[in-house]
This record gives sequence, structure tokens and C-alpha cells, in this order.
Amino acid sequence: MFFSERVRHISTSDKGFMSVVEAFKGLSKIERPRVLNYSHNDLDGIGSAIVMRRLLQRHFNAEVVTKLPPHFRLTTPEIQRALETESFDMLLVTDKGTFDYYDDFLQLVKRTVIIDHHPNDGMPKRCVLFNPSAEQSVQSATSLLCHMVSSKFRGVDVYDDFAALLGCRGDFAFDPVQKTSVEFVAPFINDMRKRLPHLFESKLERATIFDLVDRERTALINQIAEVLHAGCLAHMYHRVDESIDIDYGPSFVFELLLRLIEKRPKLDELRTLADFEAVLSNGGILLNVFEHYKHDCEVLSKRVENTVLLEEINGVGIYLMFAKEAPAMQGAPFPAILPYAASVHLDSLRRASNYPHTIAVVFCPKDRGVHISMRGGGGLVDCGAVCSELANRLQAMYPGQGGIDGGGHDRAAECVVDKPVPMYAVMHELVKLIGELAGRSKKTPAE
Ligand SMILES: [Mn+2]
Repeated sequence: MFFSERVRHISTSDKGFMSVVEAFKGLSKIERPRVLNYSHNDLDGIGSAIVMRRLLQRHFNAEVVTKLPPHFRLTTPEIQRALETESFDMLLVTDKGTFDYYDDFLQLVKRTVIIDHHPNDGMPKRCVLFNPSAEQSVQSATSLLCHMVSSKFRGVDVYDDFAALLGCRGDFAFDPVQKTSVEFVAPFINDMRKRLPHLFESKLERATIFDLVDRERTALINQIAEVLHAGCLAHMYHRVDESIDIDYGPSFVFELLLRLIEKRPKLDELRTLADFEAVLSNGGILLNVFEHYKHDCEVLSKRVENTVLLEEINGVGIYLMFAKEAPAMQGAPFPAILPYAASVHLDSLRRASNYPHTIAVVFCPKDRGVHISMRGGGGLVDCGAVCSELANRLQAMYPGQGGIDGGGHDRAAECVVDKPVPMYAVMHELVKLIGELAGRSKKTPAE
């Protein structure tokens, strides 16, 4: 299937897509519409915000305020604070989950539009929502969904392509070296491989956090995505290097990319990471951050080499890794580097075992409490469901205590449990839950 056919199909069959297009059309009646966009603070969220900003500014003459808050769930008080001093014609929420209480935002801004690719955590019923993954397991990336919406209004250009490609890369929707992609993004990736071939060429250089299968090779798109991923952590490095004086990494990367696009570099001529760095303005700080980050990756990769096989669930080997984050990342409320370093071992664990798939359960004590990340499973064990169940059980054990949350995708999910819940209690519940799930799967073997 060609990408243009995929877009045509979704734009005529997906009700959510059509309702988003209609909501945007409403903006054309306003001379200078004001849009408040909240997006996820990772590469996919940043790619989404870039594509949406370019559409809104160029096609609708809109003024766009972009926010990339540190927490995944958007809350009503957060929006209320933004509305204290300014008013907006549209609230646009991209890559920040699908929750039923997002309907409440309609009381704050009449036009509320949600574009997302996470499985729903309660379906919103009244706000405009485009999410092909809400009710069925479809892997995709929000930045590509935004790209599809944008292409209905204006000719998307190579910079929109690049932003969507970064989002797909950040969310592990394709692998340029293995030449694989999840079904939803495949037509787009095939198209990009033809148009920006140098980004996809396999080369014998340092493997990035995105190179999960072949640790000898990488490709330029993985290298660029990794540098930018490191950039999203820039503010955390102030803790170990005072010369890194970035307020907030995700905004830094967002602005870096907007400035890059303004310069209109020829992306099809980029061959090396140095070529990419050369077209960045203010890239010096980014490179300094990247050096710290590469060092951390090396240290952490060793820390997660020691794994314990906990159990087998539905034929999937569940491996436990108990490790601390890099010193600069111990205050991070999000999966910073350690879960990525752990994912890199999933394939070698699989090859060394008889399991068709493996899961890494990373148990990480941090400043705030315990951060558990689950990666892998090949769709046979739902990491999001396990993390959400663990959080529910701990919430029931510690009622009234905030800071316990869990959930995510089927192949990547998190559970955070803040102090004062003791670490041993979290470990106990985790091991007990894994044991129960293993017991259940042995009674009813998977097909
Ligand atoms: Mn995403």
C-alpha cells in the first residue's frame, strides 16, 4: 500500500479523523485563532507539536502556544492555570494519552481536540478524538497521525515528514537496520526510505538505544533521534555539570528543531551525524549533553547485564533487573536512560533462552521512590496491563496516598510508586503479581 492510499483510506473511514478535520475547519472562520497545544515531552510528542504548529500557523494563520509538561497525564488545574491570563479558541492535546476525564476540558475550551495513539484509559465521549489505537491494539505514533491530519489541509513538506519520522523512531515503530516497521506506519516508512535514503542506510558505527536487534550497526535516523532524545534530558544534567544550563530539555529540543526547519537545510544531503550537528544552531550544548549521555549509557548497560529470570508468562521469559539510574537522572519522574539500556539486552536474552519473547522488568530506586519499567513481550504479555494492575494493588494497600500510578503500551509501560511506600513492599507486590500471572498462564496455556 502507498502512503497516500493509507491516508485516503483513514480520512474516509475513521470517524475520529473526520471529526478532527471538521474541528480544524471551524478555525478558518476566525481571523487569528489562538490554539493551546499540550504535547508529550518525548520525541513523538515533540514531532506532533511541530507538525501541528506548522499546520496551524501556515494554513490557519493561528497563534500557537506549545507546552510540553513533564507529566504524561494532562490535568484540569494545569489548563486552568494557562487560561488565567490568556484565552484560546482551541485546546489541542497530542500524544498525552486517552482518558475519559479529558471530556471535562470542554468546560474550559469549547473546541477540544485530542490526537493520540495510546490504548484508552477510559474513553472520552464528548470531545473530538482521533486515536486508531484507542479500542484495538494498533501500534502507531501520534506524530504520524498529526502528519495525516495536516496533509488534508496543506501539502506537507519534507520537514513535516522528518518530524513524523522522528516521532515514529522515538516510539519504536520501525527499525531502519532490520528494515522492519509496525503495520500502521509501514507505508509511510517505505515512502521515506525512498525519499531520504541516507537516513536509513545501515552502517557499522556505535549502536544507539534504538538498535535493539543488531548491536553492531545503526543508521543515521537512529543516531539523530538518539542525540535529540539525550537533548530532552539536558536539564537533568545540570545536577552533574553546571555548564549545562538548560531550563527544560524537551522545550530546548523543540526550539532547536523549529530553528533548524527555518533554515531549510537539505535533509536529503545529510550523510553523517556531524552533518546534522552542523545544521543545528546552538548545537554545542547538545553535544556536551550527548557526551554525558553516552557515558551514562555505557555504565547503565553494564548495570543491567545481571538479570534474574523471575517466571514465565504465556511463554514469555520475565527477567528482573534491579539497578539505579545514572546520577543525573535519579530525580527524573519519567523513564530516562535505564529502561532503554535494559531494552538493549532483550534480544540477547531471547537468543540465549528458548523463549519466543522476553520482558525486562526494571526495578529502579529513585529520589521520589520506586520506578518500574517493563519492556518487550512481543504482544504476548501486556506490559501496560501489568503495570496498571500493580499500581491498583498498591493504591488499595496505601489508600489516600498519592504518587502511585501505572500503565502504558502493551510493549512498554511504567509504574511509579512514591515514598513513603517502602521499597520492599513494592518489590513484594511486583513479585507476587508476576507469580500469580505465571500460575494463571500455566493453567490456561496460551495458543
Ligand atoms: Mn507517542
